Amino acid sequence: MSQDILKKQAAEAALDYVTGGIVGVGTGSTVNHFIDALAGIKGRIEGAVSSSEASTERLKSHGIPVLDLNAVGELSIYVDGADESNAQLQLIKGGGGALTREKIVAAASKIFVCIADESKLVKVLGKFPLPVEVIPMARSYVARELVQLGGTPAWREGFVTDNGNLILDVQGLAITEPAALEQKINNIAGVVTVGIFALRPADVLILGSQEGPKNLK
Ligand code: ABF
Repeated sequence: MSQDILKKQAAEAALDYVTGGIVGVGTGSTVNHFIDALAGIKGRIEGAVSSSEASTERLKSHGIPVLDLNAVGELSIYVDGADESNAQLQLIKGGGGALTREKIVAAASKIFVCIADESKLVKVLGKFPLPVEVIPMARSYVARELVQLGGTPAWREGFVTDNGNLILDVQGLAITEPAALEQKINNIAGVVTVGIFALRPADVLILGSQEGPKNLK
């Protein structure tokens, strides 16, 4: 089975966790499969809160109402992909650049279900370059601070986030203490969001595999 089929398998398995109410929806190619599957049960949900313009468009194209997070209470579930996960379901996210909205929607949701193909499960986070969203004027300053932490940041040139900010992708970090590093990077002036999701990890990780979907909790 191709990687894309494994993503689809994980995305479809996530429907088992959708019990109604308002669904938080992430971003990326795995989530695109989830949105397509969600369309099949759209009568059972009130609508969705989206983490990106791209997902909003896809949800709307299926006739799924997209609601403003400020207009709703706690979301019953958030479904999103990841770039890496460890066995504790701590994640690196933000390869698609939507990390800030993703972190907000994850925080506002009762259950976070992460969907991915099995290649995303790693022992130690950090092989995937860690995305950090920064306010434009702080780009060089934040990059120097990240070097102090042992990383090698690269500016994702030509890319602007949905919030009008920039992304630094940081190579060379072996993230053995994800929650501590998340707090440390969050505290650098000018950082909007770091792509470590450890303070609020996923509650469930569904991995598409050759043997069928595997659920880690
Ligand atoms: C988002 O999409 C991210 O936070 C992550 O960067 C990415 C995963 O991409 P894909 O599902 O396309 O592999 O969820």
